[in-house]
Amino acid sequence: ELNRDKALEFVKPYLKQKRYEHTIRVTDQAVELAERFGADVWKTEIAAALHDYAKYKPLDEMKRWILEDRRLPKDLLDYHHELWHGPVGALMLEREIGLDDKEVKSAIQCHTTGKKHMTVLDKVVFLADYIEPGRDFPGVEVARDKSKESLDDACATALKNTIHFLVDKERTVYPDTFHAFNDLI
Ligand code: DGI
Ligand code: FE
Ligand code: FE
Ligand code: FE
Repeated sequence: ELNRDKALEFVKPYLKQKRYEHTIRVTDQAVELAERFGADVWKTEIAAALHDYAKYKPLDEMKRWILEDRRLPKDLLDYHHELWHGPVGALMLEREIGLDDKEVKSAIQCHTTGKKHMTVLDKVVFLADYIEPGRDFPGVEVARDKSKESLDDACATALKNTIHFLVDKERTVYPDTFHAFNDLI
């Protein structure tokens, strides 16, 4: 049976050292949030440990996976390639680990952008990725403070900061990011 340590061992060779250390911090942060807000701790550990699984997959390979899987939205390819590793990571979970868990897949799939109607597990992984202690985004401290009280408020802050950041840099914003924000406000 897969567990936190096996998932981390599994993902380690796919990641650079810094990214692996981020992954451990996200996993610990996500478990803390899961205990606070009532997500399944086992699913949280697996999803968090594997959330950046596809981060270093070659772009042409990710593109092919997105084109060939009928479930993944093709419009991802019209947006920044940074958005591809979540959806492709969810497919890798199924194909390379053989774990076909809808909720874990969803949390990995939407960890970068969020989406409409996120589950508690989706939000826990999304927020842990944003507030883990190694992050120093402008405004991250506000999201950290809110995460003590409200999962939704903290996620809304993370989304607001990300939208601000992207708009300020004149970068496109994937519609799911707005859907996630609208849903929590
Ligand atoms: O994989 P990580 O670095 O741990 O974190 P992540 O998966 O949340 O990716 C964060 C990056 O994705 C960050 O550079 C901002 C970017 N990003 C997030 N949402 C959007 C986005 N980039 C664009 N262009 N559009 C988005 O909607
Ligand atoms: Fe990521
Ligand atoms: Fe993120
Ligand atoms: Fe991450």
